[in-house]
Amino acid sequence: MKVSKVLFIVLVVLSLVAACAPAATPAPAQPAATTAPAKPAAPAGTAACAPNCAYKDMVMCFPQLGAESDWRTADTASFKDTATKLGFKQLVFSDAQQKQENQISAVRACIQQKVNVIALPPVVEDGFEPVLTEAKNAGIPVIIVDRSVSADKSLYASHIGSDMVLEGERSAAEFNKLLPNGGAVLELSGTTGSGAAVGRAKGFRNKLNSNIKILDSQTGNFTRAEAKPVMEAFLKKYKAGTDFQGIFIHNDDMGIGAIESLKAAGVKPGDLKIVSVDGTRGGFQAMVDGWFQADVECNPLLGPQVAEMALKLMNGQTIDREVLTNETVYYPDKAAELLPSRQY
Ligand code: GYE
Repeated sequence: MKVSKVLFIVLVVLSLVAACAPAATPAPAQPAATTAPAKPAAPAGTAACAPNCAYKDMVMCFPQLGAESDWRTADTASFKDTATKLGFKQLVFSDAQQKQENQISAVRACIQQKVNVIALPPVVEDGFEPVLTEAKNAGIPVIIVDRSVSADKSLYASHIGSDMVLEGERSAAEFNKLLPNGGAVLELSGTTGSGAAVGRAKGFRNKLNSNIKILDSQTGNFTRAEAKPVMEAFLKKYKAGTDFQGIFIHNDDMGIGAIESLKAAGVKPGDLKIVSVDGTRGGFQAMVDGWFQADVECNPLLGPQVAEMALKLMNGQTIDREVLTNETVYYPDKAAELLPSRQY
């Protein structure tokens, strides 16, 4: 056989073998074992300084909803003190004066400023979707603080605050003890549509004994000034002690306003059963004076916890989606003793 013929046969055999072999996959550029594992994309909101961001790098936006109550004043102070103590680069603070449109504009300004994180205490539950979407699209994480929002959970990183429904349930449990034979109560509720008022009203109805009737319910917008005329109107319409035996009041400031109206109408401490929410110094004083029979705690000192969560977000760490504050109920028997040490 000629050399050229042998070569021809070898080539034919080789090409047949190649044709029958499974399609060859291109060899990896490097052996698999030495390939660096793909880095997972950093969570939205991770700052450039991650994973070593410190408080001195933090620009936090805190568009406070207002200054309507002692609770709110303490909450604002908690954020401002935290920012100073921990040495934030900046706390962008604003006061929306209980107006949602002001709060939305403040959030938009913070998005423009490219803050690291927005801690938003929403004045009402509904209507924040558009601005939360804007923040999300800008890659700025939002921590919902204090009251809740109805927006989809995918639009914010976490919610930290009180369990408002539980506060309402605790208030109802107090009336069940105070009015064991039943009766009628009035309700002075908080800002209409706010997570605090909605939750407290719901919890109250969940647990109130069926022999206790809610005679009437009106909002006092969480302020002393607005609670006074509401209480006056109640007292013109219903006779204290006869038509109603108790009042459930959604916060201490409204409770203090209501007491002024009750005093002016000649109602005395102890004539009625009053349960309020917050546990401010004013509420404790009202227990010492004999007006409140119980004060359901709502803790406003959220600054340190929110700061910690914000830093984690900047560093690309995950945080809990829902953080509820641990709270209790206070009674007149300890009020005088505890009053001097109350922080708000
Ligand atoms: O109870 C009230 C304030 O949202 C929990 O708002 C807060 C409430 C608080 O005005 O005093």
